[in-house]
Amino acid sequence: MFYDKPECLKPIRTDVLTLTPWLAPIVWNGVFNRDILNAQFHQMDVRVGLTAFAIKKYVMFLPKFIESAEKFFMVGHKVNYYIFTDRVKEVSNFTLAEGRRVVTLEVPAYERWQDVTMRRMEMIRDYSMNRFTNEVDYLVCVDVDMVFLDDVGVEILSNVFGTLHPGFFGALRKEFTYERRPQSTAYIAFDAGDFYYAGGNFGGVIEEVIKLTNFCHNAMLEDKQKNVEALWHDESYLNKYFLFYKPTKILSPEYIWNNYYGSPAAVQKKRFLGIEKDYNVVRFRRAISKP
Ligand code: UD2
Repeated sequence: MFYDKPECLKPIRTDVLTLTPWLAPIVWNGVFNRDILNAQFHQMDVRVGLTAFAIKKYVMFLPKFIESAEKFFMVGHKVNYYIFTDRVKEVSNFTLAEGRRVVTLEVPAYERWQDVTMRRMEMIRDYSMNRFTNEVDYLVCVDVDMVFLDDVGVEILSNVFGTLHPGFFGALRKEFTYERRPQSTAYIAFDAGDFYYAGGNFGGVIEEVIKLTNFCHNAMLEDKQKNVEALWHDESYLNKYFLFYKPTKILSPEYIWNNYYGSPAAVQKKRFLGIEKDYNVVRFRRAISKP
């Protein structure tokens, strides 16, 4: 394979941070060569699982989600789409490329949307231990009300990865919407924290995903006993986890963009985009909008 030699004295991106203080790469457009990475991951014949929950009305997001993933997600690699749903009959048949399949997993629907989103941690943990560990090497856990608009490939894979939330990558520590009440297990002090990670895109090798989801689920249960619910639910517990167990790779907000945040120059690609949704329609009740 022929490609340009990397130049030590010519960084490709100088407008954004590309390495954390604990030496984890931050994946921005331009900093990687997909061909080199693909060759490496093909050598290991990598198998990737993509988990998405389509509970109650969120099943409506599935067709666009999967059709766009077929165009842009891990193209040329083996992929299992793990679709967790309470509406198995409403999961349509999809035309998939070779080596890719949809696995529909029937799960209960919690009444409150907060429980639906939080309980994902428990279900991902349990299925990882009992099933995914035998079927895939990496797991990518995402929201379903999203569409792939550009390539999302093996550049995202690492031991354990998180994604910078599109609303906070330029924000001060004190502006992060971490859980600030000390009585919650998700509590983070104002003088702590590295980044604000989004709840809608994280993953890693199965063993690491089990550790992460187990931590978040147990933290949530502990809070529940005290009648506390973290401000941003699973996202708050995820941020607490990453404070202590730092991700080995971080995805830039290209990997979880939302047009609500406009089009800043640093974000050259909107690879994975949130679909604008009417919360009254999908959840039946109005949610507080995020700052
Ligand atoms: C943010 C996070 C989300 C989670 C949530 C916690 C992003 C892009 N999203 O999303 O990951 O941390 O905050 O408050 O970072 N779902 C269903 N049925 C339901 C409700 C939810 O299937 O009735 C699933 C679905 O996969 C959805 C996900 O849960 O994508 C998250 O729920 P949301 O998208 O309504 O939450 P949102 O937009 O506040």
